[in-house]
Amino acid sequence: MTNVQDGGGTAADPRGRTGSGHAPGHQPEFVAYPAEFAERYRAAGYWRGETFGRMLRDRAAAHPDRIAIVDPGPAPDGSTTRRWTYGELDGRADRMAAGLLALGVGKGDRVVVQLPNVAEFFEVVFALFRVGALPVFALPAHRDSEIRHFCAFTEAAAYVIPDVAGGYDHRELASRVRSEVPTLRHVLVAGDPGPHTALADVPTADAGAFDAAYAGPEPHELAFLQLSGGSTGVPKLIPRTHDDYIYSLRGSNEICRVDEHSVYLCALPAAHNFPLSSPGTLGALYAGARVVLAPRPSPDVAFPLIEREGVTLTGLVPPLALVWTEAAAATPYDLSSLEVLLVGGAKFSEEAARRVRPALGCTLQQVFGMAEGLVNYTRLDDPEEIIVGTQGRPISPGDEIRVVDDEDRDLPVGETGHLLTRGPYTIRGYWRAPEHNATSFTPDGFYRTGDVVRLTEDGYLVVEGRAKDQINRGGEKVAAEEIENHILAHPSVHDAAVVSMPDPYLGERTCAYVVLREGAEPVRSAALKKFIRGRGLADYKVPDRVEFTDAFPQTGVGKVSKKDLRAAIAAELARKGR
Ligand code: OOB
Repeated sequence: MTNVQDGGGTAADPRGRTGSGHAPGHQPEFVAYPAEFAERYRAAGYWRGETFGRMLRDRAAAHPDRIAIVDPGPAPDGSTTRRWTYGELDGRADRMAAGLLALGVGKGDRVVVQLPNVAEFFEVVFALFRVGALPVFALPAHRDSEIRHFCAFTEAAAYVIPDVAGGYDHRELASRVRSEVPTLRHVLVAGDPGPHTALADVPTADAGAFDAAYAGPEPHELAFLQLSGGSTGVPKLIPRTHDDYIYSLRGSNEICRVDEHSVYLCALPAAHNFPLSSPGTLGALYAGARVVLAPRPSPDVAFPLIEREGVTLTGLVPPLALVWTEAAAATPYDLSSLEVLLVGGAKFSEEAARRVRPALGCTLQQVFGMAEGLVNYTRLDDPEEIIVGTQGRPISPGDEIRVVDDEDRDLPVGETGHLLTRGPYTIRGYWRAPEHNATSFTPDGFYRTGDVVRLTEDGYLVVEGRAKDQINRGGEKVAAEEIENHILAHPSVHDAAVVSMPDPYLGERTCAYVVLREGAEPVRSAALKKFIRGRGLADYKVPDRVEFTDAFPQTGVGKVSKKDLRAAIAAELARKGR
């Protein structure tokens, strides 16, 4: 394999730094873009040799006093609001970067970041970008089993958390994980640190020392690891470079018309790829715009912020978009500044899509994206039928789209098949996952999205279904195998199969079919859910429903027929009128 690189750096790093702590050649970490493609993407002007560290420095130099981040804090009356200018964010990122280096966190090191929507998220992430350490973006909902895996698998040097978020004490989780993962040298806490280190104690006063000592990563090197929604036992990690991700921001900004006058409300968890980059908080910062952080996405929190801060665009998953359209009718808040509502992460029904403009008075933009890369948008000036009836078209002329049958043969336009894609911001392989890469990518580098789509004559994609073993619970992805493994850990369980069931609000929920061991202690559904929750995993992954059965239906080749199980639970729900 010629295109496999080691660590956050490359073998040919001009300054001779390695910093990842790995002997060269020890383990393939990520599959780089083949040289001919990299050249093509540079020649086309997609990759412009920018890095996140320099991007923020440039914006801060151009307009130091413009507001970059608004964090409303916990007080609903606005009294705890923090407003950081570009100059302030830049300075903070420098001081934090210098502090991280002083702690021994440097280039190529992995740092699991699990922060809610707070200003510190950006201070930490830009500091990590600057030193070339790789943030691993955990979601606030993740618990012991996910965090332990991220820290152990990435051999993380540090883990960054809030003290308490959503009533959950992350410091205790961090203590448990720290005792289990020997590489984890630092736990940094936004707020009261308890037994760990306060984030506020990390920055060093002399930011200039950092600048002089460190030139930062190269544009073609890794910027961070994003999580895959996945369909396997444990989430896979997605390595994104500065060049490719920044191109996706620039492309998104152009399509969503984000400029320095825009105000982006980050209502979804900031670490997720959608609010991070489509066009998201990073797109907004790239444009010199303003980012407003919502601690929760519900209308009671978000609507007052839209009025007070003059929010112009935001992104939501379909269930929240439904809640917003309903709440807008009776709200006392003035939402007239809102120009664009992006909806994605899961299929938005045409019926719901039609309600957005009349209810919220803004343009709907459907987004069909994936953390692995490819992002499709409907365009702001598209006819209504395209906006409500498709999931958009790719950002870039460099995005290659194939719709194929089960044997990878291209299908005629209009036929439904598997979506494969390759392009200037789509990864060529997961991080440290050669076995998965052999099946998730074609030999010529197309990513198998697992989505079943149809291409229209005008080049728009309509998502028709999914071939991957995953449940899309209103935008939150649940890998069936991961949950099946948790269920199988129960001593009374012989076999388990997790499938989706239709749900009017979330689109899909999870249903676990379970076969108990012969002669085993009987278990009830509630007890099994409690057992699964007790294993320490994100709440949204606990099955919504458990069905006990004697045996699973089989396919022709003797595998569990999930199709039959999905049909069975859908029929059962329909029979009960739910
Ligand atoms: C976004 O990213 P992920 O990585 O959490 O999930 C990607 C998967 C897609 O492969 C597809 O199965 C599903 O989520 N999906 C949609 C969709 N948008 C995403 N399915 C139907 N309709 C849509 N509009 O979810 C993500 C990343 C960037 C922007 C937006 C969403």
